[in-house]
Order: sequence, then C-alpha cells, then structure tokens
Amino acid sequence: MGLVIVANRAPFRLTPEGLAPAVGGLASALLPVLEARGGVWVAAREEGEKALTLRPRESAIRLVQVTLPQKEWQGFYGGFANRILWPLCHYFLEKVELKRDYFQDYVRANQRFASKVTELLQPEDVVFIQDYHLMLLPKLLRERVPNPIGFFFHIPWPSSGVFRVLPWGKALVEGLLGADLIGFHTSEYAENFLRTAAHYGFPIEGNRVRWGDRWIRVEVHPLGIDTARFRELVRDKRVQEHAQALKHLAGKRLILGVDRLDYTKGILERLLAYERFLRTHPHWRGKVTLFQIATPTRTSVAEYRELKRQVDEVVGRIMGSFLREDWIPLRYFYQAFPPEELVAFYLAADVALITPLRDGMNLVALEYAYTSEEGILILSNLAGAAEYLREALLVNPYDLEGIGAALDQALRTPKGARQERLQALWDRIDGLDVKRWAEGFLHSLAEGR
Ligand code: GDG
Repeated sequence: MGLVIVANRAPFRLTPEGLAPAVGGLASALLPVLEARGGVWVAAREEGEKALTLRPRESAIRLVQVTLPQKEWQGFYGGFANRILWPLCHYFLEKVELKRDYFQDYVRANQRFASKVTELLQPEDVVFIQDYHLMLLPKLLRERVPNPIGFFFHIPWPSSGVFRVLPWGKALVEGLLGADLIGFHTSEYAENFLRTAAHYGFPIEGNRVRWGDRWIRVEVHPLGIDTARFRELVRDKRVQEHAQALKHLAGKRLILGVDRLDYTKGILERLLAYERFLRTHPHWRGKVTLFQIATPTRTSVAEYRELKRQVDEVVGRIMGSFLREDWIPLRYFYQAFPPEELVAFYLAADVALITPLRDGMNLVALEYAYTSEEGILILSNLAGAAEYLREALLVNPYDLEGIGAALDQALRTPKGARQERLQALWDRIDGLDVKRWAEGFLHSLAEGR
C-alpha cells in the first residue's frame, strides 16, 4: 500500500550546497518514515519560488508540489495559518486577525491540494495529512475518493471556548471529520477537540464522533524523535569533539535554549527570567552562561520581526548589565545549525531551559533529554511533552521567578540524581520513537476500516 503524505511544506530546503532536510518538527518526524516506506510527499509551492526536484538517488521519495499564486499563498499561509490558526491554537487571542479574505484563500489553497492529491492517488494508497494548514482537505478528499484518510494535528487544540472565537469553526471541524482517524499529541488536545465537535452538534461516543452514517475516531499518538539517528550522532567522534570545544568556549556551567524564534516559544520571557535570576542569585554570576539558539522563522510576518527586535533589546541589556572581562553571561545565535552541531550543543549543556508558553509537543526537549549524558531538563508545563517527560523539572513558563528557582535547583542537583532522572527519561523517549508513532498511527488507521 502506498503512502501519500500531504503537508504544507516540503521536507527539504534549498541550500547553496543543494537539498538539505528542512528544519522543524514535521520534517524531522516524517522524513525517516517516508524514506523507509517509499511514497509521495505533496507540499505547497509559492508561485515564483524555485521548484524542488529530487533525483532518485537523492531520496526514495517522490515530491509533488502544488503551486499557489502569490496572493493566495499570502492569505492562506501568511494570513489564515500564521495570523489566525497559529495564535488561536496557542491561546494568543490578541494576535488573531480575523479577516474573511484569509479564509477565502485558505479554502482555495485546500481545494488546490484536493485536486492534486485526487489526481495522483492510486486505489490502494493511504493518505496521511499533516497539520493546521490543511484542515479542510480531509472533507474535500472524502467527497472525491474512498481511500483511508488520516489527519494529524501537530499543535495544541485549544479549549472549545477559545476555538469558538473562529467564525469558521464549524467548517474547520467538518473539514477534519472527512478523515477516518484524527490524531493529537496529548489527551488534553483530543478531549478539547471532542468537546468542540460536540458543541457544533456532532454526537460523541467515547473517542468517536458521528457524522451521518460515518464514525470518526479521535486518538492520542504522541510524536517522538528518531532515536536511532540521535544515538548515532551522540557516538560520532566529531560531535563529541565539537561538544568539548563548546564546553571549553563556555568555560562555565552551560545553560541551553533552542527554539524557532516564535512568540509561542517563550524566548523573551526566558531571557527576562535569566536576567532576573542573575540579579536575584548573584552567587551564580561568573559561573553560568546561557547559550540561546533562535532559528529564524516566518520572517515575512511583522509580528515575528517585532519579536526579534524585542529579543535583540533584552540580549543587549543583559550584556550591558552583566558582561565582565572574564565572563560572558549570554551567547545568542540567530541562526540554524546542522544537526551534528545541534547535538554537540545538547551534549555540552549542563541544563536545557525549554520554556514555551504553549507547544503542541516540543521535540527539542526530547532530543536534549535523549542525548544528554548528565544534564538536566527544565521544561514548561504548558508543552505537550510535559505530559510524558515527568522526570524533567517542570515549570510555569509565565512565572519568571519560578524559572529562576528551577535554574538554581537544576544547577545544584548532584550528578547521581541528574542521571537517575535522565535514565527514566531515556526509557520514556525510547517508547516515543518516531517510527513507532507513524506505524502506530497508520496501523490504527488501517485497523479501523
Ligand atoms: C511543531 C509544533 C511539535 C531547531 N533548530 C534547529 C533545528 N531544530 C529542529 C529541532 C526539532 C525541530 O527543529 C523543532 O521541533 P519542535 O517540536 O521543538 O517545534 P516546532 O518547529 O514548533 O514544531 C511542535 C512539532 O511540530 C512536531 O509535531 O512538537 O509543538 O509547534 O527537531 O531539532 N534543527 C537543526 N538546526 C537548528 O538550528 N538542524
């Protein structure tokens, strides 16, 4: 049976050296699975953007792009996805810009995807649709083809009271109900979805929603990481050497943050918490240093440029207040690193400070806990991952003093206790392996029919 993955973005990006895997949770999760099974990946392409062509020897997968006219792309992606669904699902209501034009473009883009997928679909194929960009696609496809359709929602499904702020809420829920199986990272999101569907009048029985004579299943499938690949990277001599070099460069206890530069990730709040920590815990001055990697993202959206400006300002202020001849309190990297270098950062860090204000799952937390040998993970209790990584030090990401207290606690935790926590986390993360996630979801999709 062939697998057709449909997602907004392709799992590759163009670099001066050629094609490289895209940065982000989705590509990290699905590329290994599709490469192992073979199949088609369908993704959008903004008109004018260079088409991506995969040579057979570069990959076992076939890439098909759906070209969207520029204006439509702006409304669909820049508008409906990034200015409406993303902030709403992460509970940033004040950032939601409800514009009808955005919804029109979202409908058109989803229709183009539907035509393309219908065109290439073989009778035996299974369709696996990804994320909030394509919420109308399951229904559009269900009207045209009988194939099994799975849908996975990678970001939080908010409480039904928040979701109902959307004037198009019912249409979006109906769009999803074209699928046979809808997956979420956590039970909280699945329950929120069921309540939302009930609000719009759909009968619910257990974890199933009825629409006419169809029953649609809602399940929890927490996404994990490619554990084998990370084990390999940790054993790589060059990665270990690089980690040593980073430790040397830091010269102090190394605290690490890694995120896309997105307001949901709580980078600004984390920097403010660190600034406050240095003020209120003066004995740690000169003994710790924070490395913050902020990967550029959605730079065409004004909101993100404004966030960058605010982050730059706080970075400057921390340096201005605390920098000493013999101590650099903060190193801020506004760039993306290759995976080997990222893992070297993980290995070098004594503490990872992962404090999103909301996050569907947060794979960085899993990657750090899995690769670290004696570090400690401080994790936001508002990230999906917190439902699974119980041995992390959980914090409220809005509570700046609480973050400082957790930092102090983490830095004081003896090696034995840190390793005990890690050991438990490794077992949990082994259980969340990405291949198991995809296979588990696809198995359930096949079984349910
Ligand atoms: C969405 C949801 C959900 C980051 N910087 C670099 C880099 N990364 C990689 C990390 C990780 C991925 O990007 C980020 O994944 P997250 O899960 O942390 O966050 P989102 O991108 O927001 O992903 C999220 C996810 O989808 C999956 O469902 O968990 O909640 O928001 O794999 O390693 N990779 C490289 N260089 C970097 O500088 N190579």
